[in-house]
Amino acid sequence: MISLPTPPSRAPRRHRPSTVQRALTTSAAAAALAAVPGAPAVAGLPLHAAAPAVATPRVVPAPASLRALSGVSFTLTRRTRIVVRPGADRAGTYLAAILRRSTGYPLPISRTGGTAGAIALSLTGGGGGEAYRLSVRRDAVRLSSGTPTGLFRGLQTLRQLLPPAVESATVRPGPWSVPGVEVDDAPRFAWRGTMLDVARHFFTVAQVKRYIDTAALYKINVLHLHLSDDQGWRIAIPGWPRLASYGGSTAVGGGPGGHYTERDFAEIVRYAAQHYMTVVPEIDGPGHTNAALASYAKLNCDGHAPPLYTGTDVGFSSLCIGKPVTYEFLDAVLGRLAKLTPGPYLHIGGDEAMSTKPADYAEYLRRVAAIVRRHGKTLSGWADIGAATVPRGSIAQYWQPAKGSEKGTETARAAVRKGARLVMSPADHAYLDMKYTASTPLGQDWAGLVEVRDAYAWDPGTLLDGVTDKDVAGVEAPLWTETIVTDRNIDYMTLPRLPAVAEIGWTPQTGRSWNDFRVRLAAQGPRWTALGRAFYRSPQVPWPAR
Ligand code: TNX
Repeated sequence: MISLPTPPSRAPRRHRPSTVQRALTTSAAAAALAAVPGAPAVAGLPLHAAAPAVATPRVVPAPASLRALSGVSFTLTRRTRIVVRPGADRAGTYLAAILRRSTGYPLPISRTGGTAGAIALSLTGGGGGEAYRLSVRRDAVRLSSGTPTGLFRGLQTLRQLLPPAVESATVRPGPWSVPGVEVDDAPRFAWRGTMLDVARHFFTVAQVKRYIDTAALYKINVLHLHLSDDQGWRIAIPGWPRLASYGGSTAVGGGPGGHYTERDFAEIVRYAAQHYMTVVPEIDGPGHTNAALASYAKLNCDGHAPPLYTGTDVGFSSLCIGKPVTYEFLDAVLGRLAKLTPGPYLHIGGDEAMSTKPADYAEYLRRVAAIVRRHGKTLSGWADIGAATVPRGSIAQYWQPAKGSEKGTETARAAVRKGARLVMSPADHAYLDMKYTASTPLGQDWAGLVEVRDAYAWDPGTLLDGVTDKDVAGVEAPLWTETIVTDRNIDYMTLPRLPAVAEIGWTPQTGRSWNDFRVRLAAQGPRWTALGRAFYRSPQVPWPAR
């Protein structure tokens, strides 16, 4: 554990009662209920059948529709094949890699042959986008989708239907049974993101990949990388070498920092794409820019470079709005990132510009929006941008606590009026760096304490007055890393809250309830252990005995 100076407090800590639980109304909820021990069996089937040899389906995020087939299961054996129809090869390879590792079975992939006894993956209809259908019967597992993305999402459901030991990196004994189900699934929101702050502390390519692995299991599809801040600049930019070599040379607490070369960054983008995740790179400005200002004296209005900064204050730095070199710098940086990033978005930050005059902030936004457009990308920024230029179709990321930040809510509404859609990251629900309880050793508490239930029990479509589902692109859980240094630190703060936010983004609101979620979440614990993930054993969750 590291010890840090107490970060500046932004708002008094509030303990809020959790949102009222919603009624279980969908087939998803009903199926999940049937999965709870002691709940009635599926209609028409005997209540006291032989003791089930397979686990009940406990999937996170809850599928839009899941029907458990009582008494039915598929068992993976040494002879099981993976049959891939045209276009499903990648999905087959991905699944085989996971299953071979822990089962030790050969699991050959074949493009021909029938589905009997097989896991069959096909790209046949099943709707567009990320929708998929999964049928587990005694004779076969059949997964289909209109897209490879949907197949990949469906494979995450299949993983969670297998015993937790399937996630083990070494061969385990089995048996490998999958409960019979009919799943018909599609996400509520298109943007289901997580942000990793690689600026306050640097995380290597291997660490980012490990984070992608965790997030992919919960159908997260956006990886937002916070690449620059006061404490560090993390990406090499041609023509501006000191940004990375000097601006990237330290971190909060004075550690060695680090940065990504273009190859490193390309490798992250490639790995994310393999997991059907879009990378959204963020270069924060005009505030949160001390690392850049320290690297180049000419970026400062007075021509003097400040020293590198390793503390945790915010709001003290600003780019020089009136200098042409500021926009040469932004053009070089955003132009490079536009080239390196296949996704449509460039995130320009824009938060907490407390050292920039409002008129200067507006001028900055106008200029930066033009640069983003010139490089063919869509602008994304923290919702503070609502006070300035927001091109139609932009993404504004709401970050302030849901309650008690009228100004933040108003700028978010202004962004919507200007034609942006919101990504919802309310700090008192979605911030993965908030402490769970007063005694959580890591994290901050300026937005309050965020237990698992607080992370789960909110609805992005009703959280802010005047903002409804159609204004919302989705949700994102940011992990700021002032106090986060190691993989274990990352695991502890993200698990179990990232799956909670992932379910908010995926599952229809009518299919969600805290009491149902906590039971399904509990079933993830042994999976995390098998995956080598440390997690917070929240007392709100009925974890199985160790
Ligand atoms: C606020 S939220 C910030 C970050 C900090 C974070 C810590 C936002 C857009 N800015 O600079 O890291 O709080 O919780």
